[in-house]
Amino acid sequence: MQKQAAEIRAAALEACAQAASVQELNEVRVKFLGRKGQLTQVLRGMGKLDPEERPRFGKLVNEIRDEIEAALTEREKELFAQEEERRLMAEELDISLPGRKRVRGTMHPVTRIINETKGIFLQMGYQIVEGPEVELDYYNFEALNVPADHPARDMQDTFFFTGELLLRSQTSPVQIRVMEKQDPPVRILAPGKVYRADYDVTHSPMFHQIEGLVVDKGITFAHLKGTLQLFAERMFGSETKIRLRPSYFPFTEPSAEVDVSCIICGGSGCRVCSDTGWLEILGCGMVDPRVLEKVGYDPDEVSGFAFGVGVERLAMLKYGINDIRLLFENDVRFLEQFTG
Ligand code: 2NL
Repeated sequence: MQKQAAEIRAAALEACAQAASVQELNEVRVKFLGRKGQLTQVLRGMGKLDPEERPRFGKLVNEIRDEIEAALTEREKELFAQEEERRLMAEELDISLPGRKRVRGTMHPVTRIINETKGIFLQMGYQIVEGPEVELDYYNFEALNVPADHPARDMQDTFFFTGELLLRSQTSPVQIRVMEKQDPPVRILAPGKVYRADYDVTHSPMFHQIEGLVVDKGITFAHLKGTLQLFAERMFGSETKIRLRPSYFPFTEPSAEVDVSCIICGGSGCRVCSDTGWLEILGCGMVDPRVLEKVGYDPDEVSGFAFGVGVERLAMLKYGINDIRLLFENDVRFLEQFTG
């Protein structure tokens, strides 16, 4: 039986050395040391020995078991290392291959103008406010002193859902809502999408507008003019001049259209400004006392100014874009020109 044990030992150690994978090694473990393994069988047959021989034989088998166990562990380490090595070789990186270039997005010109404008007015202490795009006729027209028979209220100009509900045609309703909730002083900027039934190279049915409103004691036309001068300089450069022409809006009195000195020729006259030297950029005025009354303010106590800018128009002027549709098609060849 001792000879048999010695043979099993030799066979096990040989099989261990020959095992070419962790799996094969496990099979070796089962074959020799498993519950029905060869060494276990030998141990079971110990009953046939003389009682005095049994302890010695038991000790021998245990030593063999320990030896095989150690050999298995050792071989397992080797195989793991080999397998790891093989895996790493297969994964080897070819660092001479040029990297794949990431395509970077750019800020949409409309978003850029909005962000720039927000920045300019935030510096002046304005709060940015937003509100619903689906509005009540009251907030879009009635509260702004737009009469029932005004052409803007025509179905041809404004998108109505019902007689009461419409897509806002300007962001002024947001400002009316703020004034209803809050006492003066008010100093707010309302950017957002607005809708008008209009479509050609300079008009889109959805476009972006930014309105500003200041109401406080003692606000004058001079405050309005100074504010717009600062805005024009920050938006178009420190050399920019502004010019105000009398105009009319139902919600302001007096009202004005504002021009900036042409950002292409500086005022000497060119194709962009149709040789006038000026570009129209926004409408403005002193808030009509009737608008102040409607939100519960006392026009004898406070006064205010307001202005409204079309964002797409600003973008077209600032970046020399001649068709408004380019701003909505999102053609990457157009958009990728607006970097930095
Ligand atoms: C334009 C220019 C303008 C306003 C918007 C306004 C808002 C309130 C009260 C009074 Cl809450 N006015 N906004 C004022 C003047 C011009 O937008 O061309 N609009 C048709």
